[in-house]
Amino acid sequence: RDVEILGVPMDLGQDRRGVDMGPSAIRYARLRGALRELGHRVTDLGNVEVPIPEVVEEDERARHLSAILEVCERVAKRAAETVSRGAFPVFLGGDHSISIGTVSGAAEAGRTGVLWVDAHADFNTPETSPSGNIHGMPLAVLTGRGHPELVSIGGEGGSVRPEDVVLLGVRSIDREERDLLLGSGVRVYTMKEIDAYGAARVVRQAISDLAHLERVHLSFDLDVIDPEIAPGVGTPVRGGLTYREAHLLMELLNEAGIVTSLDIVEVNPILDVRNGTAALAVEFAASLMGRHIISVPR
Ligand code: DIR
Ligand code: MN
Ligand code: MN
Ligand code: MN
Repeated sequence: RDVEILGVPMDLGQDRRGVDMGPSAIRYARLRGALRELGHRVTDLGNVEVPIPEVVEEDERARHLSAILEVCERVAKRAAETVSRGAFPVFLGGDHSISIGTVSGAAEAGRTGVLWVDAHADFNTPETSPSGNIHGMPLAVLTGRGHPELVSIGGEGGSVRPEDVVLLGVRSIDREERDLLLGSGVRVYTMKEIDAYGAARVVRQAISDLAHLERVHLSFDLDVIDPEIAPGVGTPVRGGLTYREAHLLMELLNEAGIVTSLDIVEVNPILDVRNGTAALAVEFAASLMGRHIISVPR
């Protein structure tokens, strides 16, 4: 496939510094080489310009709103260009607020499903958010809820339909966020389901939930992985996916062939140990894009 990499060094959506270095960390872990080895033609488009928090205005209920809005509009435009070329975009965050742009742009190619893999639900609005951090809001925005200016990036009603969205790996939801999520129509598989039924069964169910769609965006927040193996994230939560569970997720997605665009977000090399979290991110991306333990002819 033709793969286009776009970095979005955004750290305005949350309060830990360092996630703006995510794109560098993931490139340093040799993402491009790993995808080329699999036979893909890979172009790195560089980074989208993002202002630093020191020069940006604050906003209490939706922190750094206007700057994030501007960046996401830019990202949406670049994302739409990539999908219109028929290429597979890989977006490197940055915090998860970038996905307001990436998903909105990718969805310009037509009705698009979303598989949101995250320790958190990212389903807050300025009204429900305890932090005011926009990285806790993108999935709500994309389904048409939240700050009207953010929602408007995807056009009226949001970029995707809640019934086309599956949330996987969650284990931390705020109270009012939960009420909003439960009423939304988004399908949710928490870590409890993964523990109870096993990752294979839950992932296969998620794939069949999205099977009616021609396009599926995978938004992969590295904090879904257990922080014991992926410490380089801003908001670690115990009890995440194991190394093999995450690989299995990617391997089953590759087998199903449903994913058409990808985010890798929330990698924070400052909090990491020897860039290990970015290295994991590259491994998982390679699994998604076709790396097998043994190539068994299918
Ligand atoms: C929390 C944390 N739910 C918030 N969210 C995070 O601030 O809205 N999302 N960490 O990735
Ligand atoms: Mn997230
Ligand atoms: Mn998260
Ligand atoms: Mn986040």
